[in-house]
Amino acid sequence: MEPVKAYIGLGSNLGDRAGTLLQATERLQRLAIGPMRVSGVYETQPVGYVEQPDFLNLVVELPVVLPPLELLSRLQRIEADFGRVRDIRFGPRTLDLDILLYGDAYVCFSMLQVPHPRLWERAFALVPLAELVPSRRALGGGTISRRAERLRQEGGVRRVGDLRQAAARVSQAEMPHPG
Ligand code: PH2
Ligand code: MG
Ligand code: MG
Repeated sequence: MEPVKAYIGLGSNLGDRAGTLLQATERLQRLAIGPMRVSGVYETQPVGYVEQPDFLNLVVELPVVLPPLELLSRLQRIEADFGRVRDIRFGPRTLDLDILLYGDAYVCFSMLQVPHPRLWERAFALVPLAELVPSRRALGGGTISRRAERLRQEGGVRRVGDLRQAAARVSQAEMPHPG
C-alpha cells in the first residue's frame, strides 16, 4: 500500500488534558511510517453539549499504510487505553481521536465517514488543521485556511502554544507547593 497522510483530530476535556494529548501523540507516532507533523494546541469552548469543561484540541498529520478501518480500530484502542468511556454523545472525554481526512479519499462506512462530516463547521478541528494544510480545498470551495479564519472569528478557540509548552505549563501549575 502507498503511504497516505491521515489527519487526526485530538481532543480532551477531562483530567490532565495536555499530558494526555502529549502521550497520545507519542502513541500515534508509533502507527506512522514517517515523522508526524503536529499543530498548535487550542483551548476551545465545548460545542454540541455545552455543560462540560473546555477542551484542548490539536491536529496531527500522520503518514500511514493502514487502511481506514484499521486506522480507526487502532485509534479506538488508544482511546480505550486512556480510559475513554462512551456515554454522552458529544459529552466529556479524556481522549477523543477522530479521522478528519485520509489523503484525498472519501470514505463512507456506517461507522466511519471521511472527511469527518462535521469538520467544515467546527473551528476546534478546522483551525488547527489549517496550520498543517492551509491551501487544501474545503467543502463548498475556497481553502481550509479561509474557512478556518471565518470560523475563528466566531470565537471560542484560543491558541495556547505548542503541545510541549502546554504540557509543561500544566504540570508546573499542578505541582504541589513545597513545605
Ligand atoms: N468534541 C465533541 C463535541 N464537542 N467541543 C470542543 N470544543 N472540542 C471537541 O473536541 C469536541 C467538542 C465530540 O467529539
Ligand atoms: Mg470528536
Ligand atoms: Mg470521536
